[in-house]
Formats: sequence, structure tokens, C-alpha cells
Amino acid sequence: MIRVVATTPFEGQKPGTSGLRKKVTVFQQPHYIENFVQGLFDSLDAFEGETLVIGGDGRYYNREAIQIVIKMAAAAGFGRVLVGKGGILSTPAASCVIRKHEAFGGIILSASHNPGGEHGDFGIKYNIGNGGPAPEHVTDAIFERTKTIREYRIMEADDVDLDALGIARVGDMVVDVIDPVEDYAELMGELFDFDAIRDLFASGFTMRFDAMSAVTGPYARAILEDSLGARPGTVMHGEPLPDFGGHHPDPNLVHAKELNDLLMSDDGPDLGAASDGDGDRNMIIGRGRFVTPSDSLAIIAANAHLAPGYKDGIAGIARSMPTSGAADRVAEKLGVKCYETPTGWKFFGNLLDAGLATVCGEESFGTGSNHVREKDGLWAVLMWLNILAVRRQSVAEIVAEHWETYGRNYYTRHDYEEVDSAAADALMADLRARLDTLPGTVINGLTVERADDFSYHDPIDGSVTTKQGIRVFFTDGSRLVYRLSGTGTAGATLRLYLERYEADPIRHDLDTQDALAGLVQIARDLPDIEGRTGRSAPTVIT
Ligand code: VG1
Ligand code: CO
Repeated sequence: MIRVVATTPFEGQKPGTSGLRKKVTVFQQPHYIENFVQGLFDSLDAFEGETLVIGGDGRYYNREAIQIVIKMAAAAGFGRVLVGKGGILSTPAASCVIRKHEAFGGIILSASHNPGGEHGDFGIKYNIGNGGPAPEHVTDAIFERTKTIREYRIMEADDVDLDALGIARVGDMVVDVIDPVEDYAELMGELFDFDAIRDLFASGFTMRFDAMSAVTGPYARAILEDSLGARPGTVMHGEPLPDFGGHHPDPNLVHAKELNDLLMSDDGPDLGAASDGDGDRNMIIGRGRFVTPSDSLAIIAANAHLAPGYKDGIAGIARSMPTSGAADRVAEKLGVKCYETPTGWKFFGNLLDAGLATVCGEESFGTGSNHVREKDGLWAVLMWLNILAVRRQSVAEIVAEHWETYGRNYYTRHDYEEVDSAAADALMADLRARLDTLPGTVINGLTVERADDFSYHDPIDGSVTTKQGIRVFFTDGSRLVYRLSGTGTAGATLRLYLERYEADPIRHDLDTQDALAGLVQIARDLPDIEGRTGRSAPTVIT
């Protein structure tokens, strides 16, 4: 029986860079998630009898949220739900399942790299039938609907046993509890040369994969250890925990420090990799060599043809605006286009669907391709393994050769987390107001060439997205970008992206922060970050 429940709108149910993210305690309020899900269903058309994919990253409140979503999907008239066993589906696996089973769409319960647990964050996002994050016109429609919602519909039914594979029913709707790894692992086997990677491991190659107690543990064990023969224990922190062991499941040099320390030691493994809460991010480290995500994108693009799934080459590259220009140099050499999009994977979907881009990436440890419509952490790791298996060089050698060929884009991101929202908004507004007067200004010896606020014109659907980050370009080719995060749940996070190109191999071995020290000073002084936020240094440097 369907129960119609009266409700009143909650403020602020506006999806950000990647879905709606709030504190767990916000989501636990009666009717909170129901309002959002009803708002979503109300903004979709013609899904009667169709299939919906549901899964999450296993964080605290995942199971409760999934039961609610299943019962609301039944009440809304979906014909079938595919849900990962235990409520688990990594974000790229959800994208894969949506595509493979031709589902209408999917709902992913995740706050990605944000901390979990009772006092941590929770999130929900909708993906469309191509497997990718809903574009802005959809998320805008959901938000509008949540402002006026008066009731929601939910099936009165027992909870589904999420731990039993196979078919159950909720009302007339079929619920199929599926193995969360199977479809995804099969797709990886089609894209990469698993035999070559097996040979690599058999030859004594060693790696460590840090699943950060998040969703990728089961995927990494099945693929790296069981299928590819990496020695047992390759996967560390491989048990998904609701609070991620109390850590941030964010694969970067701050939160995956243990892994980084291991790789920086002389007897460390050949390759280190890590993924985030929902499995869509990746970090790649060779022995003694951290690979920036921007460089990783460029190197993957330059070498993708070594993997069977990309043997005919790539049609194009797409990168988010703050990502470094390293990929652009590869695109130029390959004679393909490099597209520049706003931050967030949803902007890559149209380019991928149209066949304009094959490989995409973001500076925030996100890389992926047209195999799904999300960034994909394990995919990037397998791509690196495939490249290493063919080239039989170390990660450090491959990176050094890449810089020799293309030059090096020194790159870093400085984050100021949980700063006062009003102060952050004022800082951005003030910079915006000065854009016209900046060109020609000399700061610490560098001359501003131009400055703007990034706008994106989608070449496929013609949509325009404005205010996506303030860019300051200098005459020596250096670039600064200022933007506010759209995934945080407390205060504002100011992100500062810094980049300087160095063509000469003699100067390719500087420490990144040293190489960018002058630019860092300019970046802090220009909007007076310390004066406005009270912060003399960033919270996180990657
Ligand atoms: C951040 C990253 C962005 C990424 C987004 C979602 O967004 O900068 O590149 O796409 O997180 O990734 P923001 O608005 O906080 O800068 V995930 O792995 O959190 O889904
Ligand atoms: Co993520």
C-alpha cells in the first residue's frame, strides 16, 4: 500500500558540484531525504515500469537511506530496482551498471571524499540514463521542486534484505540485489590487457593500493589480488567501514600519508595508489615519485593506445578548467582537441556522449574515459598498470620522459577549509570587481596578461554556465585560479590553483612548492587572503 505523507519544504536542498551533501544529522531529520527524492521523481518523466539503479559508498546511514529510496521508487512506479549487495556500489560501478542494464537512471548515496560516521557527512545524487551525473537543468529542477513540496509517496513494506543476492519484491516492483563488483570487473577486463598485467606482477612488480576503508576495497581485492595476481596484502584498508576508520577518505598527500611515506622509502613498492570514499578518485605514486593528477591525465592520454580498449587512439581530451595545461600539450601533439569545462564530472557527459572526448580528468584526483560517465579510480590504476606492463619502465622514468617531451607544468592546489562564508564570498566578489583593472599590473615581478571569470558554453546543448572560477593569467604563462568549493558542508572552502610551465629539462627536478613559491605569494597577496579570512596558511596543500 502506498502511504502519502504530508511534509513541508526544507531550505537548501540544492545539489552542489556533485549532488546534495549535508551532515548526517541533517539527513536524519524526518522527511529530509524523502523530500529530496520526491522532488527528484517529480522532476523526471516517463519512468513507469523502468529500472532504477541504487547503491552507495557504505558510509553511516547508507542502509537506512537505501531502504527509503527503494520504497519511494516502488511508490513512484518504477518496475525494477538494481541494488548492490549490502547497499554497496562504487560511483563508477553504478555508472557501469546503469549503462549495461539500460536503466532509466540511478541514485547514488555518497558524500565521496567527505568524512563519514555519525557526525560526518552524507550525500545523495542522481545519475541519468547515460550513467553520468544529472546535468544542471535536472538538478535545478529538483531544487525548485523541493521548495514547494507538500507531500511524498512511500510504499508500506518490510525492509529488503540487502545482504541476500537475488530477487525480492516491494509492492509490484522487483528488487534485484546484485553483486556490486561483477559487471564492473568484467568491463575492466575488456578495456585492459589483464594477461600483460598478470605477467608484470609475476615478474616481481609490487604495489600497494589504499582503499582508505571505503568502497573500493572489495573491487580492488577482486581485481588486483584475485584476478591479476598481485600478492595478498596489496590492498590496504580494504574493509569498507561506515566511518572510514575515522579518516577522510580522500586520496591525497595529506590523507593518504602512510601510503606516500611507504612509496618515498627506498625499499617501497613499485606503485602506490589510493581511491576515495565512493571509488571515483585516484592517486598515483611511483617509488620516489608522486604523479600530480594533472600530469597523470596527460600521461594517460599520451599512452592510452597501449591498452586494448583504446588501441585506435583517442578522439579528444577534456579537462576541468583548474586542471593544468599538461593535457593540452598532449592533445596538440596527437592532433586532437582538448576541451576545458567547469569543475565537476557532469560537464563531461555531453562531450563523451558525442564522441568528442575519450579521456577526461580533473586536478582533484579524478580521471576517466568514455567507458562509463563518471570518473573512475580503479580504471586509472589499471590504466597505469597496463602502461607499466607494456613499457616496463618505472613510474619515475615514465614521468621524466613525459616532461622531457612536453615540458613540465608545475602545479599545486591550496585549500582554505571552513572559512567564514561571508568573508569568502566578499573575497571572490572583490576579485571579480577588479578583473578589468588587473591586466598590465606588475606583482612581484610578474605581469598580469588577462583576468576573467570562467564561463562555459556547452558545445552540444548550448547551455551556458557562468562564474566558474576567477582566472589570472601572467605574461610568462603562469596562471592562478580562485574558486569556492561546491562539496563542503561547513562554512566555505576557498580553493587556489597555481600553475607554472617549465620547458627546460634542467629545471624539471625542483620541489613543487619551491618552484611555485613566488606565485603562491602573489596568490595570497592579490586578494589579501590573510586579512580577509584570518588564515596565514592553507589547510590542505596538494
Ligand atoms: C570537488 C573537486 C571536483 C570534483 C568534486 C566531486 O569539488 O574539486 O573536481 O568533481 O569534488 O568529486 P569542489 O566543488 O569541492 O571543488 V567527488 O569524488 O567528491 O564526487
Ligand atoms: Co568521489
